Amino acid sequence: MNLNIDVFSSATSFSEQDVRSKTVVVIDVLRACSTIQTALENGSSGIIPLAEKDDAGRFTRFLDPSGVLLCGEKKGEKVEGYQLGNSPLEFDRQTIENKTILFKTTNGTRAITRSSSAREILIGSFLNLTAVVDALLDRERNEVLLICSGWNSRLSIEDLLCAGAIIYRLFDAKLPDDASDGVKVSFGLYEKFGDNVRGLIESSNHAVRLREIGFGEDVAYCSQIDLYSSVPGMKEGVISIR
Ligand code: 3SL
Repeated sequence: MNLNIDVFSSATSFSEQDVRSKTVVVIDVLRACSTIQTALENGSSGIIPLAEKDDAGRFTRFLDPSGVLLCGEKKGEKVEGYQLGNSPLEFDRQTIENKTILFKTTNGTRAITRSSSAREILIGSFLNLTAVVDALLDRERNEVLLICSGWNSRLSIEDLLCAGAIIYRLFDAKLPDDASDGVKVSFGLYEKFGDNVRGLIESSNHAVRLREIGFGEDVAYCSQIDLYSSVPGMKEGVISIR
């Protein structure tokens, strides 16, 4: 296969130059990318990822307030004054259908906004694993970067596992000869734990943190494979289903 792929392990581990002109898949299993996927599946009209909390004002000026929800987290909890936090279970159809979501999270939306010089930005998680793989197979000649959002500049094992699952499927379970270290590590992780995705995610540092603040159900939800078959993508600053 003529596909050049590499993996970055946190939202701050890459530069604008690294992503320039590439196809980027931003991965944040717990929870931003799983939440974005869920919101769009439940009828949100689009998600505007924010790099900084203060960026919300730039957009609210131009949007009808009745059609906008300000959502996101700090330390996993809903930010004071926001309508919703970052639990995918909050983003049900009744709440978010036809709403534009201004979304600020600590690592996931940071990884997305820092990728803005990419040729194309796709959103990946276990919820849409096969759809992401199929979308990348359509772009065989591309250079692809899998950007794991991680947590506060640290690696998150659930994101690396998802990157490994994508690579494992793209290359028919055979490690490419010219694999980078990031590809080798994520592929190897999935090779070892791919038959127990839920178990590995449940034991991750971030799952422990989320359970401590009462979001254990989110961890189970985000561990589901292929609940959805679409791939959200970003165009002109707005994420929607392609
Ligand atoms: O950092 C993020 O983008 C969040 O997904 C983290 S949390 O799951 O809301 O804690």
